Amino acid sequence: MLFKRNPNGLDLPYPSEITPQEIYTGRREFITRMAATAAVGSGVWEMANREAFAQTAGQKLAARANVALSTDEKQTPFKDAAGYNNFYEFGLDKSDPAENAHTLRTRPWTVRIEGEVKKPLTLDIDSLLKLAPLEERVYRLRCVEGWSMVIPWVGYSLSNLLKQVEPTGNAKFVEFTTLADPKQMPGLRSGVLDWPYVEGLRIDEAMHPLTMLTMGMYGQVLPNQNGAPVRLVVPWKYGFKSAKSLVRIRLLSRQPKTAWNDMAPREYGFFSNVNPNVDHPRWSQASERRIGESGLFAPKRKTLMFNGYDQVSSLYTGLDLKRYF
Ligand SMILES: Nc1nc2c(c(=O)[nH]1)N[C@H]1C(S)=C(S)[C@@H](COP(=O)(O)O)O[C@H]1N2
Ligand SMILES: [Mo]
Repeated sequence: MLFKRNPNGLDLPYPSEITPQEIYTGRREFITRMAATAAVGSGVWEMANREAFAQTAGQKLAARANVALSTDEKQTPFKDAAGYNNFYEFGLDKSDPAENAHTLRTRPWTVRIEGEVKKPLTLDIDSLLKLAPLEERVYRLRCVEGWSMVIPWVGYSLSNLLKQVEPTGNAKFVEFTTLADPKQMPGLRSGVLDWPYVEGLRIDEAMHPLTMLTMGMYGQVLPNQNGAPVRLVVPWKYGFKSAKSLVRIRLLSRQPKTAWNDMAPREYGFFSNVNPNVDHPRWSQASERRIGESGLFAPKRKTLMFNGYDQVSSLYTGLDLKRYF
């Protein structure tokens, strides 16, 4: 069982402003929500898992719902979102991160923000949690492999952080570097990627309100396998742009080298916008399987341009998205 095997975070401190009373009431709310979800037919297993999850009271991350930026589609069960992962630093199989990521030490943790900025900053995770009001946003996540999930993330727009460091006029791109510590990450022994895992965005993409700096999901601190203690979530791009366990954010005048693009440039472009009209060289991107709805007869869904986030289309006016995939 996920929770017994993966005690990550149970020993973590949590934001000191959360009082025992809030924890108690928060937990009550959570259990109510959990019971409602379970009632929709997820069965006993999920119920048991969510019960264990709800009891990790210190892990609660209170956030106000940002309904305007959220999809109302059915949320992926927590056990799938936290049990079916890509986090190659902890292994290549979908179940590897949940099994192995307990070795990740998420505190103390700092993120350095530097480069083309007037005020470089090093922030610890508690400062990041307090930098802006935490919001819950339910986003679709579409992996380039052809599956998707619907996940309630907790965090805020990355723009809150970028504004604080005051980008210079030369800042045109943002590079995101994630932890690469062989002592904590057994997957680094594999040569699939050139570690550390690095991703990048154009500055206007990074400043877009949908782009999220994320510390939690499902009302709780992120499980290690989902990129604790802080990750990026960019919902209109393939999942690999949403880099996990960030340690450095660097503003640059030039486009950064990124891990997947570097490994296979013909397969993974810098932009990586979800686009049903541009196939991966080895498979179609026209449709997707929603994780948690598996079963033999669950129909595939049509993949939507920009993963359905049409509000970003103006960022790409005049850009040939077949060429700049
Ligand atoms: N550091 C790091 N970040 C990563 C990855 C990774 O292997 N390492 N995988 C990416 C891929 S391919 C996807 S689909 C998403 C998956 O996020 P999730 O497991 O929280 O659903 O994380 C992305 N971020
Ligand atoms: Mo992915």
